[in-house]
Amino acid sequence: MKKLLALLCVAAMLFTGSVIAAADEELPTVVILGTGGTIAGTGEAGKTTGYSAGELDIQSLIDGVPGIEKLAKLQGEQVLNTASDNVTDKDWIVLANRINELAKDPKIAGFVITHGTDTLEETAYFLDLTVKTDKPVICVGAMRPATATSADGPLNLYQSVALARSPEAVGQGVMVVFSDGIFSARQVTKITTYRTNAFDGKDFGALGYMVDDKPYFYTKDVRPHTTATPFDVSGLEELPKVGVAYFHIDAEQEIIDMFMDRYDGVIVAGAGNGSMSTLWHNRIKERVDGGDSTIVVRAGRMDNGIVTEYATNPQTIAGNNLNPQKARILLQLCLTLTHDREVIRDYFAKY
Ligand code: DAS
Repeated sequence: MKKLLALLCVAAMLFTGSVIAAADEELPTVVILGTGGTIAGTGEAGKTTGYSAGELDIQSLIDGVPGIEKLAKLQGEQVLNTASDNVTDKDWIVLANRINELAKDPKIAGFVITHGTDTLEETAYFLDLTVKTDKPVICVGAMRPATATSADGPLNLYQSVALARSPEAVGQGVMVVFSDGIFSARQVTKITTYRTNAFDGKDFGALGYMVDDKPYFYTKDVRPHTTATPFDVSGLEELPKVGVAYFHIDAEQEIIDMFMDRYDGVIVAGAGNGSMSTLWHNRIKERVDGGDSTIVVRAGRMDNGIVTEYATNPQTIAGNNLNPQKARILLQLCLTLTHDREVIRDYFAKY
């Protein structure tokens, strides 16, 4: 009798084991690429400030999220580990090329990028224009370091993995998950220096919500992205240089001159409708009409609204509704393809 019971126990264990193995086999694979930021930051136990960003490695972040292993088979890779203010154009190219390479693997369902919040929207928009896959690519961060009381990183990371493996996220371009919201890379922007509800799509809000591990989508980003753009960074090591000149009352002519001397392209962070003083306008006109090939794009200092073309100043290009830091990225990518002002004007109307 005892022998029979023991045999039954072994059989039951083997059966359960194989069920678990089968369930595990069925889990999709999600690759998490770590770049640092507050989500990987550590400091004094409980405190939300005075910490160092980019301290924990990607495996420690994964290990700190209860239940994440039930969502997907996770493959962590450390691309860099720094505060996101230190991320460079070169890092973007490495990241985009790595995603493009991994995306060819049919076993991989999606990607999560852990990143500092300061420049998260820039990396997300760059990837939105340069990754060549329909697989979900989700950027995520945290406002509180991992050592803070009520750190927000673990839930943000959990929900990012849940979205990255989700069939509803396929073909939606690069997205940001933050504080239960899903945002499009093109529209999302950081809206607070401190609080955890740190991102918003401004005029266009969120694409949807994450409720635990389930996405609820309500809207879509209709601009071409990922596989539908002409931007290819596979053979590049760096991007053309584009600077952002912040216009303000009484800004001297030397400022715009310095930017036009130094960069291939200049984004004017203008007031109102990408506006600037007559002094700056006339100086740009004079230089462009005199043969200066620098491309000047007018963007708005505020996050809402659209910047429209100025019939009286075709020497500049309207930045549409991109904020200056995103207009900079689009112009850098345009300049990898062409220096033709009219072609670039069309790209700004389209992407
Ligand atoms: N240190 C900042 C960064 O890495 C802040 C953050 O992640 O929230 O962007």
